[in-house]
Amino acid sequence: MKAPVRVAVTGAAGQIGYSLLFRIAAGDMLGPDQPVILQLVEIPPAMDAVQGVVMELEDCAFPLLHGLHATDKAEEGFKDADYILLVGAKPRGPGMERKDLLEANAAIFSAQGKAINDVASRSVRVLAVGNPANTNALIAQHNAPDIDPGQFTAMTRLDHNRALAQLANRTGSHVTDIRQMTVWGNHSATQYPDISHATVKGQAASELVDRAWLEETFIPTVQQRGAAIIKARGQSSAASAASAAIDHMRDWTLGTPDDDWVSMAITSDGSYGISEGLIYSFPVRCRNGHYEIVQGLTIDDFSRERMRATEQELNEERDAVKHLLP
Ligand code: NAX
Repeated sequence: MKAPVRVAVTGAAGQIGYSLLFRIAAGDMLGPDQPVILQLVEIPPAMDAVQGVVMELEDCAFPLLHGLHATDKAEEGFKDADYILLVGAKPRGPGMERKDLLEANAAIFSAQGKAINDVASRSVRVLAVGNPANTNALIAQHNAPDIDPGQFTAMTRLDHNRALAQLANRTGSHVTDIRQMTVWGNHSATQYPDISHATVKGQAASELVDRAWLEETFIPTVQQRGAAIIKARGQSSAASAASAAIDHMRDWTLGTPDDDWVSMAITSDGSYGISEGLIYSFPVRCRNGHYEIVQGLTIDDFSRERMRATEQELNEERDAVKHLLP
């Protein structure tokens, strides 16, 4: 059995937290031989609720759970953390403009970035789930100058998994038959789920579906899936978001299969002409705990236009919080 690692989760008393923490403690994220110490971070009004989650985690008697602590102080919760899942965020309130939302979250994620810089493990892996996820990751990253910027990522894995499910349904196949799906850009309605390079049982996906379905059904369905779930459930997606967070961290840490890749929002290095420094979703392969952008993919005009549109939105988000970036 390995030595325990520390996993910090913010928003631990929220919906996603309630699905996520139990799976981390069960070993779904880091494997059945990796004990974990969970460090839960909440805000003061949610500390009673988080104690309930702590009691339930204890009551599961998970063999891999080697420690458990809840706090309303990020500096305490992130101490020596090897993995940090930034789930807690301020939701959009009535009458709130997009800019207000960006600013409210910028305040949270800049403070958390500073805390990560001050107390987390130097090799910490950070995943921003709380929205606007890409820009929140960017803000945390800019506030943590002593941590490698590449250690800050945002979650588009839920979008990736949604795209797999839609394509599998349409082609009468199983998600495990599909390889090389890509989601480009922002975790928002401008994201571009791209099947250009995907295969289903080894056959090009683009040959199995018609263009009209792709443009009029597939892309909008994946882009709008979050809204469809809110409409149906009365609450935003939580278990699927938690599952995607588990997938993101697991693949980053333990690797992707040789014949496949996953989508992760990471710092752009200028690949595919995307503005350097943006946290943008790319196809990546992971090995030995590191990710690499898949290079050399052919991008047609249709894809290029959509990749640019979502890049444009991320540039606008970055501009809106520029005054808050150190
Ligand atoms: P909830 O409102 O159920 O829970 C959020 C929790 O975060 C609350 O318990 C709150 O007290 C806590 N919190 C707020 N500010 C905090 C802070 N500064 N420090 C620590 N905790 C804090 O939301 P939930 O449904 O769990 O969603 C969490 C976030 O994930 C939201 O921002 C949501 O928009 C985002 N999502 C992101 C997705 C993605 O794919 N990237 C998909 C699912 C989800 O919509």
